[in-house]
Amino acid sequence: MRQRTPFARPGLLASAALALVLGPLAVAAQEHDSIPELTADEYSEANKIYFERCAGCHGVLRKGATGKALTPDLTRELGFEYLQSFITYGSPAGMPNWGTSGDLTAEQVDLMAKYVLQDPAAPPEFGMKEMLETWKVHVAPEDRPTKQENDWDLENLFSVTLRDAGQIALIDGATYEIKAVIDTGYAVHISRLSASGRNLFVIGRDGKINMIDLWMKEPTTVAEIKIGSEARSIETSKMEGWEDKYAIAGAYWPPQYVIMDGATLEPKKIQSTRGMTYDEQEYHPEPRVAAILSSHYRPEFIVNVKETGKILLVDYTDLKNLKTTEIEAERFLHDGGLDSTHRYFITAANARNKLVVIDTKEGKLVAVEDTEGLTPHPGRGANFVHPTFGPVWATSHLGDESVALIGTDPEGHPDQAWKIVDTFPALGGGSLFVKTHPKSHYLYVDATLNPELEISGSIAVFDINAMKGDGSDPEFTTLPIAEWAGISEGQPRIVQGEFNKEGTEIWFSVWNGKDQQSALVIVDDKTLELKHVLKDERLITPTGKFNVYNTMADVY
Ligand code: DHE
Repeated sequence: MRQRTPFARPGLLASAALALVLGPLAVAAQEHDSIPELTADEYSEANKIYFERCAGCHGVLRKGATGKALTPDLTRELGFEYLQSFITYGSPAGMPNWGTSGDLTAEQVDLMAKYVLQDPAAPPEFGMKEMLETWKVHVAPEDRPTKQENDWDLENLFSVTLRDAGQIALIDGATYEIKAVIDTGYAVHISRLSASGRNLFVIGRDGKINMIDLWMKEPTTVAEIKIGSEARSIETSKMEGWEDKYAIAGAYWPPQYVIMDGATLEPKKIQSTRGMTYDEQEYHPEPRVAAILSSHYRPEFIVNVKETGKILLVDYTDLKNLKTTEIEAERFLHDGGLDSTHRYFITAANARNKLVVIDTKEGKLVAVEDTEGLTPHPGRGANFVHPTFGPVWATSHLGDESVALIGTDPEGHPDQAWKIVDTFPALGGGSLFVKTHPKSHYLYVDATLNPELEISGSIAVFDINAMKGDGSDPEFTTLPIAEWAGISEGQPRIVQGEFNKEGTEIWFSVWNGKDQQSALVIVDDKTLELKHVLKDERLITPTGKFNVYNTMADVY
């Protein structure tokens, strides 16, 4: 087995660019005799910092997931000074060095050390009443176009997250022209397309969804809703006969998912994910909804429930008599994608270093495999045909430099199916996403959160044809994307490659601080040479990019 070599990630989630603002959540300060007191103002400031910086990893109720549990029984045991030092210097296991990085002042570090000694604050629930209060249909379905009214090449359009601007940019895949910039929720997370490719759904970390009709002369938001106070995932029904019928969104807080009408976003059914963990069978009050995918084999949504380690297959054919298959998977489920046949769903249980495989046709667990790396983080992963192992799916890791390949061909390569067939090093730890395309013979791996400027600013490219599978590490070419972008200020981090529709070019985000210059860099997949640098004052903190065709058809 490969030796795990965690890398120190002092910069992890520490830059201003990574700050997460969820908006003020109404919570009250607690009173205790034995712990340092906080004034109402201090508590409110600490609360805001916690939700901006800490909740994503430690959970709103501080029960831990990617980060450690911070419940008062544990923090009071550790004591103020230990916590203060930990927050200041971070740890090699991934805790950012909030103090020495300058992201928090010494006073703020003290405040946070005191804050985590208090009882966790539980923000309010968000049910049907609250959702309906935020639901708006700006253009009714009957008033929308009956055919495409613009001359855009919609299938080669990219929806680009402008994270800290709370916007997305719609960019033409051939001319690189920014066709529109549209206001969305706060710290936008992902975009997904309806099965027809007509409707674009964008979700913000604040739980706000924008539905954008790409057929309009000037595509704009036709419906919106807020589904909670913290969210990450959105998807639409893709099963034949159910295209564009429903949308589903998952919330981190409250822990729940909601199925909505696919044309208006009217909330139809809210389901809480609170319940027992799959293994210890203990109650968990905050099982957050991570990735959601749509099955191509059954009219079902595949819902990852992070803290209970359960994957739910939610049948959307009869919402009144809702049928859900609950699969025991592994804990701290995060992101994942489909194999090239779209039958199998492969997802990371990141804090347990595992990949879980589900057969979406049979509705069953197929395998749980150790990736031999630390904290797998695949995005939707990358499918390609390995010269030795046949069809495989790849993930990189947040916690070390390794890339792991899992065999995905139970018919043609039964010996390799659902086993980790190879692992090899890429540029360094802190990787978030891998990417290839059916027409490409390259595998691209980023190292976005690596503390080294040179590493986080580059991409590793492996020639798939040259992969031997004999235990030797494949060589890779390093593309100096940040250097190509010509950006010298800040620490521009390269994140998430995304192909154009034809699979001839791959786009990378050069993600810098909010007040610094960012860019998109487009690379020619044939020559691995720079094709274009897109800089524009509207491109504020670009991160995720979603090509309409590839996202709609699940090509990755
Ligand atoms: Fe993401 C996908 C959660 C931080 C960019 N991110 C996802 C998904 C989840 C998730 C659950 C899968 C959605 C799906 O498929 O339905 N992300 C989280 C977090 O909890 C985390 C770690 C911390 C947080 O507080 O949010 C986090 N993510 C980030 C970032 O800091 C990134 C790099 C920049 C940003 O824009 O915020 C980021 N996440 C992305 C992107 C995807 C994503 C680009 C979609 C990848 C894809 O190809 O589908």
